[in-house]
Amino acid sequence: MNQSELEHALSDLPLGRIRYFDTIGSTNDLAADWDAKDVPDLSLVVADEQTHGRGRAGRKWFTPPGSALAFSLVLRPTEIESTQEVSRVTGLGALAVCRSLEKKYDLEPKIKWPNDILLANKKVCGVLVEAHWYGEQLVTLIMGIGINIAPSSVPPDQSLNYAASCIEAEFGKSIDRIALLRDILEELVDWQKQISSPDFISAWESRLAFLGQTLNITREQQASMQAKIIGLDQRGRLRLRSQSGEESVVQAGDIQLRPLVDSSQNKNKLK
Ligand code: BT5
Repeated sequence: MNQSELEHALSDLPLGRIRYFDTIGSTNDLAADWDAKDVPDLSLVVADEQTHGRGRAGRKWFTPPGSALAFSLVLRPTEIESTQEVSRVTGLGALAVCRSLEKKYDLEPKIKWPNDILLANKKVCGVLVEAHWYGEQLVTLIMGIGINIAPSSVPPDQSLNYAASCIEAEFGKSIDRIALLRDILEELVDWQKQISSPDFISAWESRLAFLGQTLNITREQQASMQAKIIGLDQRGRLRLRSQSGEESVVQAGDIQLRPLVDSSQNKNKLK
């Protein structure tokens, strides 16, 4: 992967600037720096390796060289006018990755709400959306996506909070990273136009992992509970039903969803 290969492969997409790095701390950080410099909507930062890739709540994201996709997009919220819509942007990233994996690779990805993509119940991708405000006004969203492509991108078990895999292991053949990136960006641009529509929510909801299943749910500073996942509401919040039949919704926050019985045969990896 290099700058000119990327520019060539993405030339027909309506992107802003494109920057490639062999190695970088975090693509989200560079995109945020760019943001301050007023780069256009849909500017893209791609790195082969991240030395300080991050997940939510300060967790680490592992991106060793030559084996993964790590990229960030600068999104200027035009359609996304309210904070209500912001939570959908994580869904937008997840949906774009799912659609790409379904269409060309015949895989069946699932979205572990709010931001993980699973194949065969193992995490292959994470989405991290960071909002930048100017006073009360939302100025930019940085959408970072990390995808494990080759086996060497999968972190060692002891560093994981959920079993992980990579696309090549599940697909059974090698994957062209740039072609996959192109497909994802194309889906993203298409679905972004529909982000306020019920169709977008339906497409996202139909790919939810554990839909209709009762799970152990742990939320920040709250005791864990068992509840059934019953879908998404129109704001993209997760709808739950407790064992006593009470319904509630969860905003994107730090939440952990865990099957009661793990069927992935990776139970030891689920911490
Ligand atoms: C995420 O956070 O899953 C969001 C990851 C976003 C990464 C992208 S890469 C491009 C952009 N630049 C960045 O710096 N970040 C974004 P979270 O749900 O908090 O999951 C983090 C947890 O996933 C860690 O604590 C590990 O347990 C696990 N993990 C770390 N690296 C992994 C990997 N490569 N594959 C699977 N799991 C991983």
